Amino acid sequence: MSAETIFALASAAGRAGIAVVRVSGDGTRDALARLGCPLPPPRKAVRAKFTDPASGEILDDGLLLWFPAPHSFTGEDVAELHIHGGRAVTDSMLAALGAAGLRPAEAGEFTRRAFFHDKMDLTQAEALADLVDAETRVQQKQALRQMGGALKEIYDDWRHRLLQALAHLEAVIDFPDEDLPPDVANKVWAEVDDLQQAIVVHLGDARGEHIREGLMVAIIGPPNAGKSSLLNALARREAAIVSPIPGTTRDVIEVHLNLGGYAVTLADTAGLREGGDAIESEGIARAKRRAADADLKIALFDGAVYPARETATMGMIDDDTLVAINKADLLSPPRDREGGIHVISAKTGFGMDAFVAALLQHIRSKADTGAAMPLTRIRHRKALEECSNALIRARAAALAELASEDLRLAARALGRLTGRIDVEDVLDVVFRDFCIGK
Ligand SMILES: Nc1nc2c(ncn2[C@@H]2O[C@H](COP(=O)(O)OP(=O)(O)OP(=O)(O)O)[C@@H](O)[C@H]2O)c(=O)[nH]1
Ligand SMILES: [Mg+2]
Repeated sequence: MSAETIFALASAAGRAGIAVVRVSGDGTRDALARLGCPLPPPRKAVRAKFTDPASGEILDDGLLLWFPAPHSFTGEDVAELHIHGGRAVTDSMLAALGAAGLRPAEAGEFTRRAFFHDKMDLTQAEALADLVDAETRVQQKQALRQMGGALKEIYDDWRHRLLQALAHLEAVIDFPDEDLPPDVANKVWAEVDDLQQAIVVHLGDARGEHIREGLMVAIIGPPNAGKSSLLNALARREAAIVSPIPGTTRDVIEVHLNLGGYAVTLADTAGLREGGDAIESEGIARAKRRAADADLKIALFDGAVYPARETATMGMIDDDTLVAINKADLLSPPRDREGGIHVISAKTGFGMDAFVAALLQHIRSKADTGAAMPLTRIRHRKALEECSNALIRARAAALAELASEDLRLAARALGRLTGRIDVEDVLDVVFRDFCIGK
């Protein structure tokens, strides 16, 4: 499909010890010859002097790797040129490849070719992007598992089972008088119910998205409780303005943290109270919206004021809220816990270790996937919802013909998820499983 041979700098742009240029396509062999490089043995790094085809000048002395099709990342002929990562070296090398008739790759084009050559499915291609974007250890781990096919296996298995059920249903429709086992239809529906149940459970699990996108944690509380001070303490920098004036914070202030390997977006919000000027009211409205959207909340109170008859914050405390009393240093005698409530000081650091440990435990309960491989993107969610809805419709259909159409749509949704959209293998399954009329 890809007549054009493409090339790109695979390593980051800018000055570096080594840069890697990747070439893929039928013209790779020719391009290497033009650069004066004999073809190395497959998959072995060899020393190479890259020469400019136009001037015959040596551009660099580096390493060359040759991956003949189909055993390469893209499934095409691929070469990797490991050169020195200087501006002039990389620029001249890319220019030489362009002059040799190769085309600069578009974003994601190598991976797209890998997908087209069946080197990976769509979930694996997505995982590759996630791995490159991973900022925390847990994100890295999840991306690697998905890249290894953990999601693909689940979806391929579901699709396979669904096609099987569909094939059996179609057998019942097409060959009603034949010698089919008596309970084929019942088995089909038992399988559909089973699948539907598995998909619902899978859809109910947001941990994979939490890991990939990071958890949103909102700090809420009355004015002056020390919310901005807590944000700064957790971020270890003065991200938000702190002042003794109640109503200092108006906008939502976000910092991105790596808490125990989990990506977290921590949001400081305006203190919740009645009244205030128009700007503060808008800030409070934003605080409430953010709290509603958050995966976890930290409700923070001033030790001297708590438990006053405060309702704005108290009313927002739920199972996903960690409650803490701040300014422990002003309390006498000092306490570190009141019931399940943490007593901390954002200023002195008192009680902060235990508080952060509790926060991390909460985060884990939202994001730790254990052995499960949850979906990781909205695209997966959409396709699975579509699949699930089609299964529900199939179950409710009055006619087997209509049900089979819905099963077909459900299979198609799963096929789209992995990038495999043909459903014509149904017939093969029919004739393999039943000896119809013969
Ligand atoms: N003694 C003491 N003072 C603190 C502590 N934490 C914060 N403060 C002080 O409390 C005041 C309010 O702190 P902020 O962090 O601005 O409080 P806030 O909750 O963000 O306030 P608003 O943005 O107005 O809602 C400041 O003067 C802080 O220095 C603490 O642990 N101990
Ligand atoms: Mg503040």
